[in-house]
Amino acid sequence: MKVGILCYPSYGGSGVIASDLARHLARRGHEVHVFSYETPFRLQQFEANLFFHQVEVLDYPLFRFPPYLIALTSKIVDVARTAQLDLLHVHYAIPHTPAAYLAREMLARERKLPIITTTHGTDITLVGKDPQFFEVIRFSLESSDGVTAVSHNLAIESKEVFGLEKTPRVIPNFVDVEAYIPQQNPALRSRFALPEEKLLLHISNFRPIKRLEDVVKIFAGVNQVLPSRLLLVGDGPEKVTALQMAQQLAVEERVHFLGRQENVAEIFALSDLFLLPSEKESFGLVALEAMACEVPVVASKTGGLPEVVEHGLTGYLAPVGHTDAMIEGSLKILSNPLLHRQMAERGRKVALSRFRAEPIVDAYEQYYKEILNES
Ligand code: GMT
Repeated sequence: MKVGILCYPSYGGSGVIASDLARHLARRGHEVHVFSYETPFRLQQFEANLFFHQVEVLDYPLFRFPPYLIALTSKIVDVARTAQLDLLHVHYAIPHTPAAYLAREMLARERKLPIITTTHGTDITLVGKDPQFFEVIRFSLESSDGVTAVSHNLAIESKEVFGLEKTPRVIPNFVDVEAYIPQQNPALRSRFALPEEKLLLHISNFRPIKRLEDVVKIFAGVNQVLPSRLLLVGDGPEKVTALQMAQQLAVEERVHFLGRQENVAEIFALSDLFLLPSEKESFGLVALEAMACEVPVVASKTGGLPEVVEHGLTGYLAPVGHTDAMIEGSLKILSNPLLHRQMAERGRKVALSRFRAEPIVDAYEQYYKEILNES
């Protein structure tokens, strides 16, 4: 098949999944064309059958807001013609699904170009709901030839929010279980924590939805009982809030801001516990990556997280904002080496049995075939 993939290039999970899927499909012999405004960070290395098309927007003084949608649509139309694309797979609906829709309609007299949209979360639950976007996203989702969601929770919410006729097909996210592995690196670990200290980790884009203040509160509560350190990986608008909360709780010297990091697998493997107390997560790819590295997770019971983290088995879940329960869960895990080991091993087992790339790439391939046959 000749597949066009539209995605964001940045560090978010939707870009990671789109890039990893592109690589897997290319290795299976499909010709894959990726469209984005920058090379996705997971696609920096050469891969036969994989082509990247950079969408550049003309810089003209009249444009206060560069018309990315038009530039993206033009690029799709151009590549679809020259490469004879069979279908478009859109990751994150805004603005990719409307661009794919426009391209499909523009090419309608020449060729069929079915669209599959994969909803990832905030494109539905946060941004997509906004009146600025709602009607256009609803229309273009309904006009997609197929829609998938990364969790059951998001599939239901996508259907409800947009009143979709059909419930999206659930195809969960996956993790590279060969890159995300448990590993010992005492030399690196000793740069952050003494042997008797616990190392807690949080990775995100530091947006309000991630509740960075809760991350710091949970950490401070744990640190009162068990001397610990907190690694914060990522960057974003809530960095200052996190720092202020750390100062308020007098733990700032124990909190390490590592900024954006590319090789997070190594950092997961150093850590004793991963914290994800988000307001909402459609899936929580970082929680799955932690589990693959044998790191138990304490997270919010929200969105698709209960489909990834098994409460009491691979970590603990508590209602959003219940930091006391999250501290209690963290302390249970960190103060009981046997429980910690059991949860760590079970996490890896779940990653291997339910979220390995191969069967999930199979599911996408199968869905592509169904949609191509129907259209
Ligand atoms: O978490 C974010 O804000 C980034 C966003 C993205 O587009 O990458 O993440 C969403 O998609 C990920 C991949 O499917 C999911 O693992 C995240 O749970 C989801 N984030 C939210 O729902 C908040």
